[in-house]
Amino acid sequence: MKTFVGGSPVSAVLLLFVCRTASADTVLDEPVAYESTSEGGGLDGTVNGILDHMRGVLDGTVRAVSREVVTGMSQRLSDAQSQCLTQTEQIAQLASQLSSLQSRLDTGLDAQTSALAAHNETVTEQMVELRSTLASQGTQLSEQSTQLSEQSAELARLGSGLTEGLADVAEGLAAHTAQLSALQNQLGRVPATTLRDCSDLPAGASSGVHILYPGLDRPVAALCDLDGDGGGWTVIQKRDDIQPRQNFYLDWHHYKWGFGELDGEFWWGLERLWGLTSQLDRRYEIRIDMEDFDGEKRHAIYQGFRIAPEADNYRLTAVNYTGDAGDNFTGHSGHPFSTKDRDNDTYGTSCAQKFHGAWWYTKCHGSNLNGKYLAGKHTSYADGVNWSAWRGYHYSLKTVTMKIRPTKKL
Ligand SMILES: [Ca+2]
Repeated sequence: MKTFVGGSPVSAVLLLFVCRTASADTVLDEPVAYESTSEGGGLDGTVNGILDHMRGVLDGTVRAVSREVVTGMSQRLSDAQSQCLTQTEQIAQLASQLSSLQSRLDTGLDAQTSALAAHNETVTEQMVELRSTLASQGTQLSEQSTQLSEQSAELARLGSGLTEGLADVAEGLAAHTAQLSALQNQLGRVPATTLRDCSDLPAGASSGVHILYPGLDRPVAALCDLDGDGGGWTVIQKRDDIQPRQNFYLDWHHYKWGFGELDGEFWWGLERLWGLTSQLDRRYEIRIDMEDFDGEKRHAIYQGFRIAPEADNYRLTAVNYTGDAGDNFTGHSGHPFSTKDRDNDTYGTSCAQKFHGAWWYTKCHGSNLNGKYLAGKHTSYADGVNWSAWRGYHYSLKTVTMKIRPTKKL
């Protein structure tokens, strides 16, 4: 780090040596010898004497002048030497000062360099730490942002679900209120727990919609026929030539719980049929009333009617036929129910799909009262509202009513 080479003490010593050498070379104190060039006397001798004298004078003069010159030059040399020494000493002092300064500077620089290096190191560490912290915080922020986004979506979903749920609850409450209201009307006449089917309604009750408890948890609205054939009928299915036309080509879920309008076309529901007909203290009959487009009416009655639970696919029991329509139901007895999405029949493919209905199909049917409403004669085979024993497989009936009633109350 010491870069002041030109100002080193060595340079000052060299300069002093040069000064001394120069002064030694210029000292002239050796005497000069002059020789006489002639001998004799007379004029010549006088002349010679004069010449000698003059030489002597000249020599003396020369010597004196020489001494003065030499003395002067020596003095000047001495002065120069003195100056040179003085300057040399000054230079040496300056060099020394420079060296000292250099040393202090170096020390200072070293200290500052060390301090800077230490500072740099600290700053670098802090920077690294800061970067790490920033990166960590960035990650945390990103995660929190994601969580917030997810929570926001979840909240929105919950809010939406809550709104829908509240709407459902409100709807359910309204339905329950209506049912309770209807029930209250009946309470004065009959205890609710005994009102299992329409036959439990008191004498004087009107045909129409009533609230029943068909062996299920929930009350159910039902269409009661209290006039025809002795009354007490609970209607479980109805087809009619009315608009808008009810679609009967529906799935298992719909046939399980029922569909349609009680004052129009409807299917009451297999679960309810099972609920009623599985009661240990009651036996049921079923009556099927039919009418064609010529106004002709026929009926079929089965004095033993029962439906198995869903675990047994609502298997049918229908026995003891009487009537004038012909028996197209006993053949289905002992068979499970099939819909377009539940093939429980004994046919290779789906009878429900092939004949566009839902029934206790075998392989496939003698009756198809949930078939397509084809309104009279049709060219297609057996896919209408058919009762084959009466109008065959190419005639779709105008009206059908299926209704049940207890034959025994134990
Ligand atoms: Ca099948």
